Amino acid sequence: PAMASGTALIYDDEMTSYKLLWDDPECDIEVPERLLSSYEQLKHYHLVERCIHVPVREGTEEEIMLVHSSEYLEVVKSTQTMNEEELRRVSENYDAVYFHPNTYRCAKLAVGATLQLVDSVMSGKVCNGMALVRPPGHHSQRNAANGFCVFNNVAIAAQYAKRRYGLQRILIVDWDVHHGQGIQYVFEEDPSVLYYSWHRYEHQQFWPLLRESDYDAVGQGKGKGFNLNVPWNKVGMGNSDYLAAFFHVLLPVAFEFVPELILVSSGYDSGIGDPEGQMTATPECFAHLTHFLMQLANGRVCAVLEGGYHLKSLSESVCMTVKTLLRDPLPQISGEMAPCLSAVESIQNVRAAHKPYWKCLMYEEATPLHNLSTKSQQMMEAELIQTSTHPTAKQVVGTTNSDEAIKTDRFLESHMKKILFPVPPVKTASAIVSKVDAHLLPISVQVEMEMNAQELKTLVSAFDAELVKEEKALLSLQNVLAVLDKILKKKVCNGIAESSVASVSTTFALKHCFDFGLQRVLCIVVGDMDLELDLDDGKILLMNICQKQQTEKTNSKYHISLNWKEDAGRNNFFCAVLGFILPVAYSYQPDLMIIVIGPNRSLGVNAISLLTCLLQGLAESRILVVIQDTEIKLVQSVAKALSGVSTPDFGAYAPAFQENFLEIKRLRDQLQQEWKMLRCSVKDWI
Ligand code: Q9C
Ligand code: ZN
Repeated sequence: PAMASGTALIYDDEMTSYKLLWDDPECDIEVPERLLSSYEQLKHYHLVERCIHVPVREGTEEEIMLVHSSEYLEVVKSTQTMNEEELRRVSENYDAVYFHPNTYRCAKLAVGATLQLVDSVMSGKVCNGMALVRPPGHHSQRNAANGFCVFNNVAIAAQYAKRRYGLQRILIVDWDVHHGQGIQYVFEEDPSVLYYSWHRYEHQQFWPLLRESDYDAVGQGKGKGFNLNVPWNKVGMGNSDYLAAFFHVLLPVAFEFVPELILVSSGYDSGIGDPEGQMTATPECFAHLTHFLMQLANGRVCAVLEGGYHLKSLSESVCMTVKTLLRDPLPQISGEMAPCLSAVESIQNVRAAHKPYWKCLMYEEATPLHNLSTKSQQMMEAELIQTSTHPTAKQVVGTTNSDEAIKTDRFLESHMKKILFPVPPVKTASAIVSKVDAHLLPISVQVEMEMNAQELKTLVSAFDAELVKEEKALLSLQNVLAVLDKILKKKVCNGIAESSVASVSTTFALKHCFDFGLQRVLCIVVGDMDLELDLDDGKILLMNICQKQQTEKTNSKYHISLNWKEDAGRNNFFCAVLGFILPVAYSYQPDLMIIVIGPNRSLGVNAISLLTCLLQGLAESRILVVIQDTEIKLVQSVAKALSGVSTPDFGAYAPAFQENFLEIKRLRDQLQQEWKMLRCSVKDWI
């Protein structure tokens, strides 16, 4: 379905009006500059003016009491008029909390800002948005402030959305580096709120030091299966670890859950340079995480600031989030795409713990690693150090000192210059000549061939002398090349072209890409089609999703064929896209993608559109879709996916055919050495 457009940004200076008044090394990182520098950076990138400004308001007492007790509310209220001595004493009643006379006012604004965001999205005024708030919320509990948090903004928002809009399924994604135990406690028994959190855990040695932050806390009573904890047992987790957790844990479950609204506990202390988190994820990682969430809940994503204490890292990551909410093309994610052993171990454990509750995990082997002995861990770690370039604990320890913080500043300064590329003025180009009128497509440009007929003939005859004689084939080629050319020259971001000779057109297009200087092109062919390609040099990765068994072919690194049974109307394609295609694609890191839709396709219109949506995180969103037999529905749906005006809608979740599932599992086992993002279990590790 079509969705609302526009991104709300909620921010008010007043939330910078409280600060720590005394010496407390535990709390001195939570400063007003966190908001100021984030907002400044948003202005710097001209993102503020592209958002819809929504004013803040105070949350009411009734709203606060959706989560907190009246006794606790009274305690917080009473701090307004206290002197420093009294404030210190109240603060001491809680773990890692400080109060200031303005704290109460700001905490009410933080709640109100979050609810304003939910209202803006739920009323259809905007599609998504972000609220920059202080104090943060996810640690606070019914009767307690905790970890800089006073009122639980996101938990209150979820209760509010259920009440006011009658929502039945809300997903909370907590990517802050700390466990939002406050949110877990509120919704532990509630199946209508799915809570996902990853957090620095280190086998319970990291704050808040709770047993219930581990992967086996799956929820209670009716809420069993609706609490997903991914504990990180090492510092240094980065882009590939976070993406692996999304591919193999959050996304399959979330697509099965079918949320109506997504709230993000959007903490950036999980980013590089943060003194608390000691992780290594770079700002563009948050663009990718945001992008994936935007494919759910019809795009209704509300991001609400939680932690984040390295000012530069925080503000760049906030910008990446907002830029993505605004639907700009995504920057390529940096670094080697291979999750580390410890991350994969955590992922395997959560998957095993949740096997009983989610159909997408039903074929999972029930082998949680439980308590890997310290000794075997050290052995595995020694192997890891030998075989992986992933930063090890040793390399990132010590980032708390200011030298390291400044190093991160400098790193980010140059890093962001590399990844912030100019956005093409037009998103989607199309060359559709028959059956579908251009006006039936969403906002796009109909391309005109800039090359004259003679030029084209010369080009084509150099490639295939026979082809020049066929008028229809020539027209097809012209379509495909015209769109591709616009993409390569960055005049548009992506495009769709009709071609009666898709196979020839694709071969020709690939050649054109390499003449242009591209290094890696991911080519996904849906349906039966033979492409004569040289696949040895790694410049093309060909994935063929076809119905017919290709017995004579065995899969190799750069040629993967996925036998996929007809799944008319069923949505078991999720496990293939999330568990296989995306991990391989992210491992490959293409600079362009070509999706070719041929005859006898075993994927429905929705599946193809979903694939198109999800792949936009790669290659700076550069995608060319070539469609052989033009079907109006398919063309429209893919064009919508490319231009981002809607996300495909699937009905209730059905489990994968066992056969299809086993095919994915087989391929994963076979190819995980080559394409490391496929890893979701530690067996066969080395
Ligand atoms: N020695 C948020 O990020 N640190 N809160 C306690 C104990 C408290 C983090 C250290 C960190 C609180 C919203
Ligand atoms: Zn945090």
